[in-house]
Amino acid sequence: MVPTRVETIAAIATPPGRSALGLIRVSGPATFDLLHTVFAPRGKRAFPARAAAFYGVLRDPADGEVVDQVVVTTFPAPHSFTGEDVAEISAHGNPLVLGRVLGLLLRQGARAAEPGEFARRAFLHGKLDLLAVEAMAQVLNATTAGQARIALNQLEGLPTRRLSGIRARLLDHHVRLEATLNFPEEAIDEIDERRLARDLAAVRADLDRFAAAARHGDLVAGGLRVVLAGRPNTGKSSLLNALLGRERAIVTEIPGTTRDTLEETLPLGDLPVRLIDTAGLRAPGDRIEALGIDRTRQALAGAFLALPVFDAATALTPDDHEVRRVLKEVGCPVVAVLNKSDLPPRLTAADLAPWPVVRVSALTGDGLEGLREAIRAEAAGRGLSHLEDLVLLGVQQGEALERARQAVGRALEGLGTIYHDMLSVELEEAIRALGLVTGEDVDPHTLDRIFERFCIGK
Ligand SMILES: Nc1nc2c(ncn2[C@@H]2O[C@H](COP(=O)(O)OP(=O)(O)O)[C@@H](O)[C@H]2O)c(=O)[nH]1
Ligand SMILES: [Mg+2]
Repeated sequence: MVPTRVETIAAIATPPGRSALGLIRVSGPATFDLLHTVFAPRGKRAFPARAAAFYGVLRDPADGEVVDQVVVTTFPAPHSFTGEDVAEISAHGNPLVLGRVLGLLLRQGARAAEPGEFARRAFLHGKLDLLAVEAMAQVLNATTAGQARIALNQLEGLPTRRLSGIRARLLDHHVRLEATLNFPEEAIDEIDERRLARDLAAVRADLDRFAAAARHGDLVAGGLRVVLAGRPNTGKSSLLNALLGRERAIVTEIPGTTRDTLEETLPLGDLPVRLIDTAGLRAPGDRIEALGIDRTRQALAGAFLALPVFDAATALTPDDHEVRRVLKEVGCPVVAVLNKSDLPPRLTAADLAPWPVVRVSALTGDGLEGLREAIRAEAAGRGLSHLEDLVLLGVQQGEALERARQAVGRALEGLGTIYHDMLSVELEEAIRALGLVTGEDVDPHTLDRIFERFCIGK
């Protein structure tokens, strides 16, 4: 096959708008030749013998006009983001200036980069695996500090090493199976089915743990949805305000004030929590309230934790019983909140059994720390407190991981009853699917879908 000529690409890597600096990225074999035609570094330093930064002017060779004063940072291959020769041009952060710099580079022979093309080249040159690519996408799009932390951890490569290790174990067994199948007359060791069963069971357990880490990563990255539910007037909105430390929701003594769900971020240490205030659950008084109550049910269905709020100064009402019924029906984890602890009690924790109960007063702030602790404990109990152990997967990666788990499961269950060639097919399927997660085995079409999510310049 004749190698296709690799083009040199260029793009503005910073967002449009005015800023102190703007960055233009160039990558490809002609990067430095191209820069030689337009860039004159100050002083006598050789350019670009090694990775270094050069201050100087960009000049259009057509008319000799200065386009900008810039700093050019050079990264000779293979020690660059893409693995190719790379230059990053720090120019003045004005779209007009950046546009002229890019235009100049394109006239000198560079091609405008497509979205994610730098990252794609990094992947093709083995600088990034697909889990790292996913991590990078999530670092760039992170909306919570927790998501950014998980993603940065993944960028360090531990999840990839975990998965590559599992894949290597499967490969080992696959090779042995194939050898005994293809060369039965050779003196190859018989397959030891007991050992194979033991190893496959260990692989399946590891894949289960990895899948759980990915599920948890998903949950934390999006923010843990904690839903305040309860009948009207128990103090849900007051509690939201008290936890946030500001008057976000409207509070009145008129039941049915909150008619829509309201969502706010509540940082709880490292854990990003989406705290959701809802319309009270009860027989609706009008159509708007009915819609609000519908939304409450929806919010509860996707909740990490429900906090039904009860008024400690009132005995349980029919609406309270309705709340208990709905929560039982939805089936999400529950910590009950006994609010208004500043008033004479008519309701105790025993009335709310079997739910764990936290006593608070949204009015005085009493018990709020205990409530925060209860949410943290719930997260810790479900394995969500160590962000370093979590994994972020793209949709295709998640599906591929599931296929691998199922193939290993079928191999394990079939051991002893199915033929070895069938066993070999299952292992091959698992190996291929895991290769799709790490990027060790992936087709160009899938790559297109992965990299098109990036912006131009990444
Ligand atoms: N004494 C007392 N009153 C409270 C407390 N929390 C809320 N309230 C009052 O209960 C009423 C209903 O509160 P609100 O937050 O709107 O309840 P929601 O309908 O559940 O959102 C308001 O008059 C609040 O001032 C509390 O801890 N103690
Ligand atoms: Mg309310």
